[in-house]
Amino acid sequence: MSVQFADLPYASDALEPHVSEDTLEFHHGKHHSGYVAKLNAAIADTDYDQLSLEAIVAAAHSNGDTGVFNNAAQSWNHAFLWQSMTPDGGGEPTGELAAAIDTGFGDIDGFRSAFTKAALAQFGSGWTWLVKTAEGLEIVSTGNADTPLVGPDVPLLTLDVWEHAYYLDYQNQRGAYIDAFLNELLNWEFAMHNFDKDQDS
Ligand code: MN3
Repeated sequence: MSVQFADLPYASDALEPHVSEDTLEFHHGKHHSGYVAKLNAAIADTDYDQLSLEAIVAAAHSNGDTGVFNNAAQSWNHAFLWQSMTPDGGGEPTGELAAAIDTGFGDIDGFRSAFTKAALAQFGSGWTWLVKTAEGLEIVSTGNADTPLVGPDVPLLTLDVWEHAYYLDYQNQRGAYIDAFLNELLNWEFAMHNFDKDQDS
């Protein structure tokens, strides 16, 4: 068994003009596929080989197996990123997640400001996440391959803030890329699904 490299959940030009086909073809077709290929090479004929991707991330983390962890977490984080975006996204959540956003950040604009601040502040390669904690919602950033998947919090959505995610489209203007994500691409249906799934468990 090996970890599957999944297709994007939309066409590679579907997020234009906010994220270009060139960016997605490099980011998904080269970077993400490279992590999956390296992971599969590393886990061949090991105990990891029988596990789901989520279980490989957790096991490699607890074993301190850095090489496997980095490629597994990057494989999982990127698949989660593709689902965090959708053509004609943006807008606002509804239902219980909307209420939790108001409680945590005042309102949707408070959320957008806090997310933007965190995503701008992440130095170098990494990710900014909206997570559900035992106390409510939080925005957290992680460096390199690190992922809230291995902690107690439930990831609801993420943005990759490494330059390869936006440089072709925005050069060094990370703020413009964050704005496009929040206002045009963010898949609130996916975040609500993750929020509700955790409520039910
Ligand atoms: Mn990336």
